[in-house]
Amino acid sequence: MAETLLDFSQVRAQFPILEQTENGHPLVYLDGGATSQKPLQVIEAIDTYYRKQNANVHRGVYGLSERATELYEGAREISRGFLNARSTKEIVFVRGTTEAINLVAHSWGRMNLQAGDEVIVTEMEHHSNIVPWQLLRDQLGIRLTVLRMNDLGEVCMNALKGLVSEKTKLLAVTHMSNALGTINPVKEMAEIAHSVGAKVLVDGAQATPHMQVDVQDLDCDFYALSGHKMYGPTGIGVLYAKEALLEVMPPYQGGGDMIYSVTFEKTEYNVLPYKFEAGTPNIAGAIGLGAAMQFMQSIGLDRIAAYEAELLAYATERLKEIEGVRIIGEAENKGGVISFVLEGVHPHDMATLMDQDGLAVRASHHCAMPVMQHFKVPATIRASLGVYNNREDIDRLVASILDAKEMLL
Ligand code: C6P
Repeated sequence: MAETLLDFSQVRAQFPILEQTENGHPLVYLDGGATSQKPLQVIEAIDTYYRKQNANVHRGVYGLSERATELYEGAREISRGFLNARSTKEIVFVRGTTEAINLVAHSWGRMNLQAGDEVIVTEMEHHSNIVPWQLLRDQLGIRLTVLRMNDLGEVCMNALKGLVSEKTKLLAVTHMSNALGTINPVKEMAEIAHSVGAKVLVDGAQATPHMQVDVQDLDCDFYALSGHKMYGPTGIGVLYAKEALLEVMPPYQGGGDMIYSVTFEKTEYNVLPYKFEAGTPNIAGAIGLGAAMQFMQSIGLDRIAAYEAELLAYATERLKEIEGVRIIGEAENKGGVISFVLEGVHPHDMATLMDQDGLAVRASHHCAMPVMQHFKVPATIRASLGVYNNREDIDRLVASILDAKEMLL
């Protein structure tokens, strides 16, 4: 049983929200891909911060502010360790993955890209890793090239080798697809991109909740994550970037904390990573994110991955037993996301009925419209798994699909 890989009842007990009912049924939350539920460790860290530790950071000389600064910088050190970055100078706190990618596009992109240069993205990117590059395309005249995927939802390394050239300046790729679950071989992809001198940005929004990430091993230049998808709060995320790149990149926003000195003639910028953190940061968010990372580490990242792999295999097997279900995204290497459609039923109708059974699943294009276009579907239903899900949840999912099928077909 998958549950034996971790102490499931102990883990599940950490999520108070899951004790409630929805429409008269115990809540089954299968939408961690949109945002995960939060364990007590995270809720309490934020609660304690506001009750006992709240003050602005890097500003006060009084004890409370110094302690708040220590906690905030402590969260940066936890993030560094979590990603195995070389230095905390490489950890920039941002609002989330979307802001991280926009920061790179605005700062690194405007400094390094010019008309005719190429950015490669894959066909399975989230809009957050497409639109910032389209904005640059329209403003700078760069080219946006798409690495296509096959019908399993996998990209091909030979196709990438054929695509890259001396014009390629950046490969922007998702580590794990939110719409398909595909885990991309980003280490191999980075090698290919680096062979022509291109930089590599990895969108880690979906990967970090599910697996161990080592940015030095991946050798990516930029890595983006969102706290709220990995058991942390909303409004906080991390942009990891190699120190040498951040050192020469211009600030993304101007204001407090990112300066060293200001006169009307000239501003000198602060050292890394503060150069990229203008204004009062999300202090409670960073502390909550640190607590979330420690929560995951206390279970063990490899154990989480193994547990979810078993659960995904079980879910896939059970869904395949239902006539009319088509799974969208059958890559060999997948994380805890399962997208599907039921022949003859619109995903939104289905998800609405499933809500009546107490199930929270997402029915949408998942902000990855090109994926929907590839598979010629308007939307999919997506069940995304977390450490608080088990086989019982999958059984409830299957029962609800069967109910909906009977009602709608
Ligand atoms: N995907 C989903 O339900 P933000 O909103 O900045 O925290 O994350 C954006 C983002 C970027 N990349 C990937 C791969 C993502 O999955 C997401 C967020 C959510 O799938 C909301 S659309």
